[in-house]
Amino acid sequence: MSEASILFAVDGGIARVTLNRPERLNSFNDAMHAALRDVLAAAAADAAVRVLLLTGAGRGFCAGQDLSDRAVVPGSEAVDLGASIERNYKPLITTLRTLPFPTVCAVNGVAAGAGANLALACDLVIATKSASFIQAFCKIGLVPDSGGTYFLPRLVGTARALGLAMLGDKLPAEQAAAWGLIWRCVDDAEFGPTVEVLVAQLAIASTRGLVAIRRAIHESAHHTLEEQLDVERDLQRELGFGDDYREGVAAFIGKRAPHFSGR
Ligand code: T3D
Repeated sequence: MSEASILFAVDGGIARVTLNRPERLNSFNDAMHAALRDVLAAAAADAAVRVLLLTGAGRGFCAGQDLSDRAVVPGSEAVDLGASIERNYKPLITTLRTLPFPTVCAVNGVAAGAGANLALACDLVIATKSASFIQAFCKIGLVPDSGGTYFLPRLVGTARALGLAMLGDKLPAEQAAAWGLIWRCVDDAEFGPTVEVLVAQLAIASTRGLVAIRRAIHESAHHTLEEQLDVERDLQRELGFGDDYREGVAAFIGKRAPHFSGR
């Protein structure tokens, strides 16, 4: 039996998901998409999960769509890529943006095509110094998908978004961090321990509070200030009635660490 294309384990509130087709730089085929869908659904349904950690096996993070599955040559019958997006990539990105806990992408190597944008769909992206981001789509006559045309201009501005998307050059992780495309870039030797500290911190934080922060930040993209002030009011009201707020304030007053109750 071939090895699972997605590895999944839950420990200490952390759901660990590893893309596991290292011989193809963890590029996606239909089976891997289905396996990833299953583990994300399992994590969402598991009340013990407080944070998702997504990474890749081997030297790469993810090289996007497995192009050997496409096997298109000039003159051959066309593949309906829209159907592929509708079936696989669109639900994947939507799911990641709406999971009931924070998401961390640990980019362990090259992230290309849909692999780059899969990473950008996560709440916090931390990359090892030897990693890179490549909007490879233009090299095969396509447009950035999996949210690329949405994330890029918002994160790095129109000029850099167009440069990245139209040239398809390799953006080293350090520059990606300097441009604000990702949260952090760390030296390869410190990568594993730094990722563990990060997910451990999120696993004991106020999960509901963090999910509300994600929602507010994302909604701000299409709101006026007035509308956004209303969003903040409504979320603050909801959170203020919750246990985590009472526990957070009690812990502050009592000069102790808070014990948030979970999801
Ligand atoms: O089709 C649809 O459903 C629509 C959706 C599309 C979404 C997309 O993601 S389209 C974009 C697809 N991805 C790419 O175009 C990236 C292709 N890969 C590369 O450009 C390079 O591999 C990298 C720049 C990512 C890394 O280069 P390098 O030199 O470090 O590694 P490599 O030697 O090119 O790759 C290592 C192996 O992985 C190699 O196999 P081999 O020769 O050792 O047997 C290579 O063929 C394989 N590999 C890498 N990427 C893919 C792949 N095999 C299939 N599909 C890939 N995307």
